[in-house]
Amino acid sequence: MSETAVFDTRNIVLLGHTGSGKTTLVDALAYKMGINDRLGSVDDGTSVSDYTDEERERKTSIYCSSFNAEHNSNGSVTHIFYTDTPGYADFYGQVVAAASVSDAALIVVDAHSGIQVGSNRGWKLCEKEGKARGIVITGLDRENTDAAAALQKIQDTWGVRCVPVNLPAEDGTIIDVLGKNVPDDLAAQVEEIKGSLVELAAETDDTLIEKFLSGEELSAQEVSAGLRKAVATGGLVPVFFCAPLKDQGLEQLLDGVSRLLPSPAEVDRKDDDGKSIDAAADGPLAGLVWRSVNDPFIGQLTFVRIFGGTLKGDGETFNVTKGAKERLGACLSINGKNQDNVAAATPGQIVALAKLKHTGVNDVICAAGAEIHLASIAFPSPVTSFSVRAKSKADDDKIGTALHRLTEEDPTIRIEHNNETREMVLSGLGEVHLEVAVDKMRKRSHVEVLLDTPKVPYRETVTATGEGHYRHRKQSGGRGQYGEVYLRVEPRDPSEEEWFVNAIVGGVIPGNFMPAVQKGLVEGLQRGAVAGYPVMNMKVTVYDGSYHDVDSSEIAFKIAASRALREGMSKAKPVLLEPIMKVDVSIPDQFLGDINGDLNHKRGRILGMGSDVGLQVIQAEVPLSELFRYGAELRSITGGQGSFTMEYSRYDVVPPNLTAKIVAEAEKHKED
Ligand SMILES: Nc1nc2c(ncn2[C@@H]2O[C@H](COP(=O)(O)OP(=O)(O)OP(=O)(O)O)[C@@H](O)[C@H]2O)c(=O)[nH]1
Ligand SMILES: [Mg+2]
Repeated sequence: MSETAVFDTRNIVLLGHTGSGKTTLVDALAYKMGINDRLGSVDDGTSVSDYTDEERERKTSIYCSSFNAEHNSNGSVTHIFYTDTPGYADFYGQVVAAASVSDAALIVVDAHSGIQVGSNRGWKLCEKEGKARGIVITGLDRENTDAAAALQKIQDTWGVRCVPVNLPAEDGTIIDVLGKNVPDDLAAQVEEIKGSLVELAAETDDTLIEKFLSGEELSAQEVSAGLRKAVATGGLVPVFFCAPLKDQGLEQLLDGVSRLLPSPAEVDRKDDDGKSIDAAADGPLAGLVWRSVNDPFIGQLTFVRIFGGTLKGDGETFNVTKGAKERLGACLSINGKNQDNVAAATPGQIVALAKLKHTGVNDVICAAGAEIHLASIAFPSPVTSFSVRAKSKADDDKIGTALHRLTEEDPTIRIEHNNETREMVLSGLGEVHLEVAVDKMRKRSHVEVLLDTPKVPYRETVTATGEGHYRHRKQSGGRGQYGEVYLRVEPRDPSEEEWFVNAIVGGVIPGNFMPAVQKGLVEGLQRGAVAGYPVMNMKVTVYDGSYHDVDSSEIAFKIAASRALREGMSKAKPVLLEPIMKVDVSIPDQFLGDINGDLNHKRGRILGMGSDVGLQVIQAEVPLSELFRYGAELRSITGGQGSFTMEYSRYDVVPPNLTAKIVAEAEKHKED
């Protein structure tokens, strides 16, 4: 990897639906650019990008793979970095990370299938981040493809700013719209497209538009500079056609990336204080860690994108997020699974650092004393959870470490010990995501686990006022025990902070026993009166009681308070509460009826509907207990075209018929 000027560097992410042909395109590019000496293939397991066992087994991308090589376009050399991402929804966390650290995107659309959920997701991500992008219509060699129809659909959905910069000719070759040698049958279409491109180029600059409107011809340099600007500002989305397996359109695509997509210096990246980062090799160092993997041979590999300054491979750097110095072992240029030592990395580049001790995903590296803070990558929150336990007792000790390693590498995996349900809960973006993770853990850490539906963390509360009383008295020789508590429980609004009211007057319970009373209540609140779940949103007022000069003790008052609480609760119409999630379900029109029906069946409440880049979005509130398998269910109803996000909203009352079942279940476990 030689040193390239920042202006001649490109950093591109490939986005698209699963199976749209991203990896096939990457294999063809890697071959064309001399990264691989033969054409790799996903289908026969030789892809340079899908090289892990998990990917080769499933013939689909699971992890990001980054590549870089130089491209020579008519004597001008561009160093292109590109990252292949998985299209399958369960691995979307990887996509978000790779997109965050890229300067532009190529959205890959298969000519036969057209725009699919995954491609639309990629488009929306670019819209959200204001990222410059191009579209690659690939797979032109597949049977029954209609390139013109695919383009039309793209323009209908994503707008007329999607303009082709090359076109497929009758003979299977791809011709450059702005180039020479246009075949006669395409001449009229090319003239029209050229006209739109020149107009878009002119619109980026006041002088150019004046020139254009007065009928003067723009020079080739003016058009080219205008087009670059139009792409950078989102006014133009260039569309490239290609047939990677036939080596058609690849050269034009690489030329297009070099000529049209922005360099790191043309993307205004801000730090956390809103200050623009100086994307110069001699500026202050700023790098963001976006990926961390445990390589079987090298050990920890930390992927960094450099935004400003130069990272020297042999020195020391500063992790500003952790406030720790890091000694650098090696700075590696990455091409799929291959790594090469490099002396330094400059803005726009992606490199991997070996054996870092303190640095993980979303950490920022810079020079000590010249601290820069960058916005973290906003990884999607988990939507699927399983309870997890070691298959054999012998692995009980190892499971914690093994799971922790998974979360270090994948920020969309969470592991949580739920004290309420006494379960370890593994959460991720879908069942396949977690299956792959668990499989990896089995192979790497030799820990086998069992996954199960997690228990729901129910809660309890009261819906009325209830009085409770208990006198704890024991006289069995020696010193006795005595404490008496009267209390009242009532519903408490969550906004009201204080749950405990001491209304004792005249010292009927001496002040020194009140902490014990409160302790008894806190313990009592852990196990409610309905099914033994923790109690929330309840106020307890202790208003009377009695004591004995000799026999009263802390333990006696603790017991009295806890028993009085139980009585008070059972008289205050207690109910069971369940977690309710706010869910956004995105689906194509035709599934609206089915999905609404299914949400109703799941006791969901529809809050509203909207549309978002050609998809319907249903907002609903649904009980968590109904959602553990929703990812798979939604996929099966919509043939993979639906997706959803969920977040905790609130607790709400469980309907009586279900309460009876949950109580019976809790009773059964008590007997166990
Ligand atoms: N004939 C033909 N087949 C293609 C082309 N591109 C991809 N395919 C086939 O389509 C299937 C999926 O291609 P991939 O390149 O793995 O698709 P992807 O976008 O990387 O999919 P994910 O990794 O799941 O996101 C494979 O069987 C490829 O051989 C193409 O241009 N022509
Ligand atoms: Mg792939």
